[in-house]
Amino acid sequence: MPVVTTAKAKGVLPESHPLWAGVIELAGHRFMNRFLASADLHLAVGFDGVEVIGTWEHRIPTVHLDLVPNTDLVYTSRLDLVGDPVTTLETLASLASGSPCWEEAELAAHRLELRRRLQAPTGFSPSRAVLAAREVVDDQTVVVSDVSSHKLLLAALWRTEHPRTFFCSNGLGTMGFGLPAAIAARRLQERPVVAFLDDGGFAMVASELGTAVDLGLPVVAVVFADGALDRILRRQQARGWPAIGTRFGNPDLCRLAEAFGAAGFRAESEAELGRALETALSLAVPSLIDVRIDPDEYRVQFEV
Ligand SMILES: Cc1ncc(C[n+]2csc(CCOP(=O)(O)OP(=O)(O)O)c2C)c(N)n1
Repeated sequence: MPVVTTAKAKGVLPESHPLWAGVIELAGHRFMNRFLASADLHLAVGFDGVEVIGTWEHRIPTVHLDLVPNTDLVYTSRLDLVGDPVTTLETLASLASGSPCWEEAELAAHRLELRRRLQAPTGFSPSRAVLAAREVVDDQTVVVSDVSSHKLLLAALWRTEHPRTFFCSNGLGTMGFGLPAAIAARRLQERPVVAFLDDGGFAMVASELGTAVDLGLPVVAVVFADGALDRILRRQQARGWPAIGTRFGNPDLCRLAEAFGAAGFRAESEAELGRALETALSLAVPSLIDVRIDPDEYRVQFEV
């Protein structure tokens, strides 16, 4: 069976697996929902309704597999299999017969199409930044995403290969989560940690860079600087409202990082981001990369 995850579950199946079929997020949600609608059965494994975007419209027979029954009723289940989902899945797999309905080539085409739809041809777009960063980050690196437009793209496009290597705050979606979560992750594990933030979310917790310096934790903060609370700005624009309180000027983020005792880099292209990230990951001090993205591409997230 093809496997679709939520953002929080990224990594339960390696995203290079031929049966991996994408992430349900706001970015590409129409495309992904059409894909889900083409199934004749959904197995909802540990699926937390808090991650559902909008209303769950599917009326396809659904089996709920979790430690607790489906009492949230965000989605309807025909059958609740309550218990350890791994054991339940293994039992179901041992009972399954027949051959798969999905061809691997069909799923590969589906993944390609999703990727194509998420990328609009703008300059140094967020998706280009995400994909360029992925080139220089290894599969064991822990990636944390703050909340906002960049999280939607990161969830959809970042290739996560192992469980617990991708963290985000879905559901409540609290801005400001990214940097403290990255510091916590680095405290707990001896492995590289990269946090993706946007300038609004970073501004809320900028002083935590000082915490990372004080604790000697070399986290890397990649800040997508677009000078706006872009997500809110776009909603204002979509409703024909004036842009109130959603555009702002940034301080010099590199100098801000340096003032805290961290290293600061600026990236205005994929190549610069790749180089900055490689250097940042080799340092013993925390770093910040001020990434000057063109946010125009974020509009596609509402369209596909
Ligand atoms: C603590 C908190 N306050 C407000 C919000 C509502 N909110 C969601 S996205 C957003 C804008 C985020 O701006 P920024 O971090 O600059 O990211 P961008 O939208 O530009 O990608 C706001 C205010 C929130 N999710 N969390």
